[in-house]
Amino acid sequence: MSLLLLGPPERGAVWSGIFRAAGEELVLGEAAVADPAAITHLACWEPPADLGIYPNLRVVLSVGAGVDQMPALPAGVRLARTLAPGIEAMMRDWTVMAVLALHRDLPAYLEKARRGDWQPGTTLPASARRVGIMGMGRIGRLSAEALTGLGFKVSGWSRSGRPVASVTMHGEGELPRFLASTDILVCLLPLTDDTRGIIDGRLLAALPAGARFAHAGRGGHLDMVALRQALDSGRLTGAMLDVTDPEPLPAEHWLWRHPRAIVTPHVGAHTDAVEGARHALAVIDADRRALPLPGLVDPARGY
Ligand code: NDP
Ligand code: OXD
Repeated sequence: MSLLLLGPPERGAVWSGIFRAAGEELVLGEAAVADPAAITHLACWEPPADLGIYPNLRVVLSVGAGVDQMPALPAGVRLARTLAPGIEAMMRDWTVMAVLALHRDLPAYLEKARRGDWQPGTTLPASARRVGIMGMGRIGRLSAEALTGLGFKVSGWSRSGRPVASVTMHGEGELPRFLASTDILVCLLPLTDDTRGIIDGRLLAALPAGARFAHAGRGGHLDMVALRQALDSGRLTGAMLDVTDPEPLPAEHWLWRHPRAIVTPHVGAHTDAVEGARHALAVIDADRRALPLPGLVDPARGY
């Protein structure tokens, strides 16, 4: 088996050492492919347009946690995503940062600070705020645990509504009830056919007046016009976004300068090269032994 890695040379250098030590074959970049028929695994963010030139390709591995950037793959080629403790921990940290910033009115204080306005508002304890997380997967669960530890009341919404310790869980059909009891909404969903555009005007209107919104899923989840209306009207008193549509967000975009919004440029997490290489080796090993692939994506669900 031979894995073709597409990506920056720094990642390639780290993967080379780890693959060499494991006795596995690694090809760095398409220009280095001597025999396309030897390539069985491809690791990349986005694959090349024509995967047909690799007749024995078995698995495409996203080097990130998300797979929405991946096109439909040729029949028989499976899709997996990178599972890495570092990605999950970094995303938990971004989520905690955003929830605390929104809880403690940071957008409003940053706006006042720009004007030199020393005008204190009311400070509430974490226990007074209900955080609702859409997407209770690996990242959602870790974030919920940290937020519960800080004293927030945490509820979650997922397709299955599978129970999570210390969290009030809601299944797919319970979205209205979940939203009505959420003061700070957090989106950690994958982008799929079912979740595209899910955060629209109707959803935002179902939150209690004055709610806050933290978004680290994907820009495609969110109707930006609806967000602007909700922020302008004060229905949302604050928003913090790591993902936008489009990305990069153009310098002249209204969101950068909205007094109730904070934007970070899709930096919630990045994949550590060592962890990424180890995950790729685990995928190859499982494939060789006909075991379930770690991070395998269900093509019907899209995540
Ligand atoms: P998981 O696959 O582990 O979890 C996905 C969660 O979303 C599950 O709880 C799943 O429900 C739920 N879900 C999926 N579809 C629906 C739906 N239609 N209705 C309700 N719930 C749904 O994903 P991760 O936690 O690892 O990652 C989540 C996303 O975070 C990634 O896909 C990516 O978009 C984003 N991300 C962003 C990064 C950034 O830098 N901003 C970095 C890394 C990830 P169930 O439990 O029932 O299956
Ligand atoms: C990812 C991301 O999916 O960086 O890993 O967004």
